[in-house]
Amino acid sequence: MKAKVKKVLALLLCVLLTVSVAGCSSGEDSSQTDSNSSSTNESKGETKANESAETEESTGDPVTLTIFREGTRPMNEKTDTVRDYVRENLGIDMDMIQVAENGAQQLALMITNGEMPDLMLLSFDNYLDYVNQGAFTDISADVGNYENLDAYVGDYWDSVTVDGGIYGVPSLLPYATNHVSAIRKDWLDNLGLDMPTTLEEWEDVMRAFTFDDPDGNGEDDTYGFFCNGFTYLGSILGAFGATSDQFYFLNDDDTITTNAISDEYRQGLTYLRDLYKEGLIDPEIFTASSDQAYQKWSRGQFGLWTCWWSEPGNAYLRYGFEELQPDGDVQIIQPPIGQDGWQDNLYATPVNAVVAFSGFMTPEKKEAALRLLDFGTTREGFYTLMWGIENVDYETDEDGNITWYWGVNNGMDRNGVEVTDMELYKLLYNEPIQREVDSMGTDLASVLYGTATEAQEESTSRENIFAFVRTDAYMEYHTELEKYFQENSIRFIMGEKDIETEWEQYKSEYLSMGGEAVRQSMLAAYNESHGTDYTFRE
Ligand SMILES: [Ca+2]
Repeated sequence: MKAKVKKVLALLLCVLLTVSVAGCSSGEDSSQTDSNSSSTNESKGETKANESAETEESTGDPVTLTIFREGTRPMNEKTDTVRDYVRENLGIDMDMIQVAENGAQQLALMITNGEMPDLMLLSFDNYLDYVNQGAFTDISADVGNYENLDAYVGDYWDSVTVDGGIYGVPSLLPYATNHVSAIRKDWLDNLGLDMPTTLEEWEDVMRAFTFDDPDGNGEDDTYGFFCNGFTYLGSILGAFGATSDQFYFLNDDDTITTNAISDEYRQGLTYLRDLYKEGLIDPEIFTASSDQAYQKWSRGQFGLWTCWWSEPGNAYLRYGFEELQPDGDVQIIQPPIGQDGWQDNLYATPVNAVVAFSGFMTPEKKEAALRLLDFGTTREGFYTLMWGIENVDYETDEDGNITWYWGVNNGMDRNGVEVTDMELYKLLYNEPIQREVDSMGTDLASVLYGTATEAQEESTSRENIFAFVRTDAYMEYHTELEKYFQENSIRFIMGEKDIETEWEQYKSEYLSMGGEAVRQSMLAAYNESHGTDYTFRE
């Protein structure tokens, strides 16, 4: 392993040097889109020389950190105010590189071109992959010096530790699940139905929402259930003791269930197939975009929605739900209880993403990056990176109560400037603080954020016992297996594949294409590191 690490690092260095030499003659203008963004490490000397003492407080020039993330967060004059604030107060210039899609591939391309950003917001798998290639800087000797950051991460330093080294900071989402289900209570009232709790009751409600004209417009224009993609079917699969991911569940008898091939999963899929066949599920669940999902909900095209916890609130805030559905009464409910008492949402690993440190980082940049992340875990820092500038975008009274202007002021800050979304520079989630603030408002969006949060706190999920186990086999086969798992699951639900006759063949192909190698390697790694003696049930 060590030899491999050195070899790859040497290769990367070589690539970097080559590009940097080329960059001296031709790379200059193509890499600079505005006066502030110097996107390569090498230009730092020049930046220093060229920039006069623009900042008042800091003693030296700001340290520029290039930061990579995938996403579509707005970057505009408003978000620039956050960048300016951090430059002036922390002496750090956050040079954000945001790509809309295919983040992993685009980052790989940048790295190959010798342009590894200083900080990278990555998935856990991506992080481990690069760590194993020796691409990142070890910060294990430093993290203890950053008290806020250290307190934020706590025990989860373990999750990002590889052979004693720490190469990134985990972004944490400490809830059992991120999913909730929303229901149109006004439709239930229109039809004289009670709030459903069991799977049977959910099914009855879906049927009535589909066939009994719940919106009373005399037209057959509604579905019982919708969710934006296969993953959200976890709420219904949870009633069978199964879920919508390739997870592994520990049973009471010390055996481990392999969800993707379990009988419970098969039963759940069969049930979903029946609902789908009867027409209770909106057939666009597997094809609609996130925007389309919001629009369908806001037009009243379905009455039960398993979704990301913030989406029902967002529909009010950003998709005009209140105006489009003036009689709408949206409530958040727990997933259905199955015949054997199962009731779970999709499990969420507490480590949502990792902020990784470039292997080419200077000690000065490393220090600045840790200071920035430490700031992001303080209350002041989180407010700034999430909402913007105090007394412009939000105001705090003496009791610590927040007024968040643009959430309540027609999307304007205190000065009447339009604000769309300020979260660009938020690298670390801090749900306890965020929810504290979100739930303070009395508008319908805030009320839904609040009740969704409560539902999440009450909700259960079956833990994926191998959430932090990664093996060579996993790295090799996981992506292909995920594709196979999802595609086949969808085909079984839609009836394109016959679950009665083709299930066994699906199972054996799943195992032979890498599933068996992956799960056996993960079991061995888990048993070894935990001193357990678990076996697979199926
Ligand atoms: Ca209707």
